Amino acid sequence: MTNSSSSVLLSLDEAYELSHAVLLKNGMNARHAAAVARSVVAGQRDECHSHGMYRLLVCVKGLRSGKVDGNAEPVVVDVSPALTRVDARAGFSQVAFDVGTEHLVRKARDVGIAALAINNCFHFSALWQEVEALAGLGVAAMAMTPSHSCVAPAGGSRPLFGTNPFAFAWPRPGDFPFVFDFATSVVARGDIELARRKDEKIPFGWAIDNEGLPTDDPGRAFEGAMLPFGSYKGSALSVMIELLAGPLLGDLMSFESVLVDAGAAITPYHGELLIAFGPDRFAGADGAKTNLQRAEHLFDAIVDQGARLPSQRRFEARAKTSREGVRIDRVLFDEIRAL
Ligand code: NDP
Ligand code: PYC
Repeated sequence: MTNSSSSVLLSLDEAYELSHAVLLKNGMNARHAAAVARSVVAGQRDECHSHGMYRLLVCVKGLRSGKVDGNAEPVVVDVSPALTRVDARAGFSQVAFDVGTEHLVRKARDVGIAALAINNCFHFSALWQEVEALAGLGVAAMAMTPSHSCVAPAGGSRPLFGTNPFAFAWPRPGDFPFVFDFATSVVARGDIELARRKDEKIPFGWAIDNEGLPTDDPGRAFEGAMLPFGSYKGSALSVMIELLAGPLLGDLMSFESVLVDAGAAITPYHGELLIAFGPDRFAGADGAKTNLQRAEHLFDAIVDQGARLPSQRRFEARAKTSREGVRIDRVLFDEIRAL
């Protein structure tokens, strides 16, 4: 650990040990603490600060509220040859995902396309973590989840949708799959929370105040509403996610998650949908190999014209922090230690 007045430098092991200890201390069992600590440290490691160790503050708030069950034992239901359901039983989503992964991948390989429905989970993680892991197991995958209402539909002015992320990964030869992962709002809510913590302005275009006027004040943005990305296009994608990861799964939409929260201001509570595709089943083992190779031409053609692939920044950050460690804002570090 190396300190300065404004930040603290931790090795990845130190970051994990601190996160793990905080979660154990606040009543989580070892399995959940390990999965959640891995998740927040991965966010910090890849410099996705809105879903890094800062999330420990909200995790602990959820545990202390008594609403999140840090000892929940997820229940797996083998619904059909292509569908697995995992009931997270009011625990965080990470363990439920871990438990469901093996089923999802096996079924995608067997059937060609398979889904994993996670129900009744508290969900805060960045979805790239999940789809990247799935692509590492040789399947293409997508993931989506609602959150708490804080985004107005395009043309509206009141919070209705969550920031509803959507992620996709495609397996590639080499170390890194193709991965993108974005909120369907202009930015993740976590970025506005981080700006508010630092007393910084946000760019106009991210949110409106409670009179429907553009604002650069994070506090006013939370009194008003965030905006969807790409106007009516992002708005429509957000509706799709509310429906597929909500009523389709028999779980809550973002406006219902807020009602369950009832002012506690903890992690959203709802479901998540993951879909995986087994390339071998679509094209046969040899065909899949050729087809995945053909896909490389697309990636080459993107980077050949100077554009970058999504996740490239993240993978570069990962290489850097794996060598040098992660830097954490001193105020945040002290808050985490205090927990
Ligand atoms: P960003 O807008 O930061 O990034 C979205 C994607 O676009 C990333 O894959 C990013 O790759 C890529 N990208 C960014 N710039 C470029 C570029 N110039 N060229 C090509 N690709 C680019 O993400 P968001 O703020 O929308 O979301 C942040 C995170 O918040 C996500 O991981 C999401 O899962 C999470 N989230 C989770 C929620 C939950 O309920 N669990 C709710 C909402 C968000 P790179 O990372 O390499 O920059
Ligand atoms: O940053 O928008 C967000 C978010 C919501 C739930 C988890 N992250």
